[in-house]
Amino acid sequence: MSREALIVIDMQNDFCPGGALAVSEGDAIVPLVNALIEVFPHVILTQDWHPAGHQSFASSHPGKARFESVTMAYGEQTLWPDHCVIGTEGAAFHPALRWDKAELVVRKGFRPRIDSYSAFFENDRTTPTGLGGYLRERGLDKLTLVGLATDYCVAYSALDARKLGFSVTVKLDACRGIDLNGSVETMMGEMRGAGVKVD
Ligand code: VGL
Ligand code: ZN
Repeated sequence: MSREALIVIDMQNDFCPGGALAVSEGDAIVPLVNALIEVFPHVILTQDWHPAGHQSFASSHPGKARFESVTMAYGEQTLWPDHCVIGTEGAAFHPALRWDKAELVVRKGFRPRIDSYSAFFENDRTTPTGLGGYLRERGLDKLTLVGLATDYCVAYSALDARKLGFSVTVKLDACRGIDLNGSVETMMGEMRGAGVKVD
């Protein structure tokens, strides 16, 4: 039985050009992601999924601008434009994404007061999404991560996956980054240091 799974992170309209938190060239990776979906034996998708008024939105903090940060109960949190609001077109997968092959869709960030970059733990670093247990129970322990954004949801997911003992590869040509204050460079270093294969 194959132990390999492809985890496609947040391939949603709001992270693509024209979306609320557009990642430069975010849509350019769709053909490559689809080609990987085609060949991997198991495919899991994540979906950023925030209620309106989520505390990670700058609009929920009067006087604060997007990309500034605030201190939340769990520590520092960057503030984002309203994005991936539950049920909206922005939260939907990119229309060309071959999502039909996914065996599981993990939604994250639905608790109003906690953001969740990682597919495994929310930003308090302790609330699990359940993905770790799911993969363990199914014997899937060789993970390949692709999607958006390299320096946030992909990187945090890769780091948590290593912490949980999974073997992790990030395929960079099938990722794109937000790059706030050199965050792509920083997170690439963190991933390599944690034993993530950055390919
Ligand atoms: C993401 C910021 C806020 C991501 C999600 O998918 O990388 N970044 N929400
Ligand atoms: Zn988000």
